[in-house]
Amino acid sequence: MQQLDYPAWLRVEHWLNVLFLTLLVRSGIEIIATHPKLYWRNDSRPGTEWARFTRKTMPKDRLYDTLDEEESYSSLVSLPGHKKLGMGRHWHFISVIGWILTGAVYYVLLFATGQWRRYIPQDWSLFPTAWDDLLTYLSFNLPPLLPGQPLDALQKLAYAAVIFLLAPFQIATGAAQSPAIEARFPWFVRLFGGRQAARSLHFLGLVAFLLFIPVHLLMIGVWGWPELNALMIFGDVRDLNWAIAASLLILAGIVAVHVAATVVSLKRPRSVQRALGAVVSPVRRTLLRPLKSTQAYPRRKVSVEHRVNGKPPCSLEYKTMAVHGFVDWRLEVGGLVEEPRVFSLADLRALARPQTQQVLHNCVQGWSSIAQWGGVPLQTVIDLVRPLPGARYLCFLTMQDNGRDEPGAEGAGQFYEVVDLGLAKHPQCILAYDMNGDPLPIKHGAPLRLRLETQVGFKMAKWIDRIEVVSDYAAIGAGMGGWREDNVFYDKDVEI
Ligand SMILES: Nc1nc2c(c(=O)[nH]1)N[C@H]1C(S)=C(S)[C@@H](COP(=O)(O)O)O[C@H]1N2
Ligand SMILES: [Mo]
Repeated sequence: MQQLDYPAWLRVEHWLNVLFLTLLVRSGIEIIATHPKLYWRNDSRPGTEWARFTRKTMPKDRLYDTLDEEESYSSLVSLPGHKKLGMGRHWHFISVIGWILTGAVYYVLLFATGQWRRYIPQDWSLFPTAWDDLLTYLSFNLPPLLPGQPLDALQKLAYAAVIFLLAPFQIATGAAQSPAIEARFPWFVRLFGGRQAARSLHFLGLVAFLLFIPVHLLMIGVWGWPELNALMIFGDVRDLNWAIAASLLILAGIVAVHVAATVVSLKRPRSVQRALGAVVSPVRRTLLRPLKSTQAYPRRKVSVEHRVNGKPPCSLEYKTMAVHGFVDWRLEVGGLVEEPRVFSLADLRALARPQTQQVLHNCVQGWSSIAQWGGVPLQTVIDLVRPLPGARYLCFLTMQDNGRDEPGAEGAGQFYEVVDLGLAKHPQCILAYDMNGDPLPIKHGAPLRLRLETQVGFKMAKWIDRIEVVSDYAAIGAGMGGWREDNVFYDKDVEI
């Protein structure tokens, strides 16, 4: 404690880190709850999970979708709890922005001020010493501190591992779960052994933090909580009692943030969606929107069993069309266009040679699968109808009515999704009518669905029958840019 004191910035950073890290943990658990299974392989094939946090078993004899697998956790462990993935995502992303900014400032100041010497080993002898320290702890004794330093060798290594390995590892494995990053840099995802391996490793990183925190607290208890606490509050040990009071106050403040975040998320999710979305969306769009999909998974990687989300339309009209191979189905493309058009399936097939792509599908819930999709580039269709000036968005309307087709879903009404007009120009943005070389199966969206490979799965509306070109989406549905946005509070732009 002699040479390296805790300067004010470090003390502030420490408590900010407690705030953001705990928010990340709870919101992360909310995200896991929506698909409480972990896999190593990209296809997330049912039954291949290496860990599961659910007792539900899925029926073998009828179609179930991944919404049926979702779990509802208590607000005590997850933020906000009770199957609120939309809210969990907003809190996770806002906290990660705060955490990364805190971390960046911390790194800069650590190296600018020489404080890094406390954590970065400068001598190989530290490793055998740390081993000795471990044995000393295991025999219920305290090892010696490093000469002139506030830590023993084992602690020094543990902090170095958390600050310089674990934290960046969590950021990297988190980024590897962004569809836009995966679509643009498939090699980055391969570094971790694939999308599901990255998700599993991200979870193991969470476990590492959850192990670190109690050990850290235990060590503080063992080495003298009042003094160490005072050092982390005032930077010196003069006012032990005031320091205890101050740290309890800070902790109470952090708990209050958690309680407030939980309560508003459960009671006023729309306000949280708008407020946090206003911060997260611009960051996400700036960093991830420029990424274009360049995926080409080899044929042998195509999933034997591609997972399903959403229940097919069960109207008589749809079923009749399906029986007739969708010859009666039509796609209307209209709205803010010079020349509204109507296409049959045969028209769409005749428009251009089918574009095929072998790509990784990322569901917002966390599972993935790989398939080959074939169809017509969306831009080809858009060019034919010639959008008028002022056209900014595409609204995909579907034949699915969630009140009717997805009983138990949170919300009713026609499933629709809005995407920015500019995304149509992205490579690998197609209206797909084929899957793995055959006509699109009903459960995957027959006769037509969107494929937009830099976005999360829920944007890729299935069972489409109309595309409306619009200047604004505030008047559509609840005005948030899609059925999922309206009903489960996701963001309209979902590159992660
Ligand atoms: N009409 C409609 N389209 C939809 C959905 C839905 O519920 N209804 N679910 C979306 C979600 S969340 C995902 S992950 C993908 C799943 O596509 P798949 O079933 O072909 O794997 O479809 C998307 N398109
Ligand atoms: Mo999804």
